[in-house]
Amino acid sequence: MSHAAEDRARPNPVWLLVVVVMVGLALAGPVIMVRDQLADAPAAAPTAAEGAQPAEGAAAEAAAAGGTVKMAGLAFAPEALSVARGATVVFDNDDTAPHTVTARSGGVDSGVLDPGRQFSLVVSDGFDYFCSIHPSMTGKIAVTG
Ligand SMILES: [Cu+2]
Repeated sequence: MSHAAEDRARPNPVWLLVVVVMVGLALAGPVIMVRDQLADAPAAAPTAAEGAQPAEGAAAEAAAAGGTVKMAGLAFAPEALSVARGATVVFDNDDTAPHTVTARSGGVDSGVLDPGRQFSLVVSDGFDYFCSIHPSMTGKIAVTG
């Protein structure tokens, strides 16, 4: 019928929607991402990331304003973290499985973090995130100040 021919002539609305959504996500990224050397993580680092004993000097200042989220036992810990605006958050994969830090609204994606790897980013806005490999792993970064 002529009905089918008409549909063909029109651009597919689904693709238009996909393009609009992708462009929107790209523009709306709430967080500036800084990939510190992803390579420097493996077992060698004697970090004081437990929070109780911050390291000295600049590292201590960064730890005070920012924070560390550990991945262990298929969970982010702490699941919710508040940091100062502009602070650095380190995501540390302490697990035996690879994980990602992927913002629900786009703008942040660590890519696959193998066990022992870290991902750092400077947070300018809060966001909810999950692991794209294990979607039941969820977390939240809130920004104060
Ligand atoms: Cu995971």
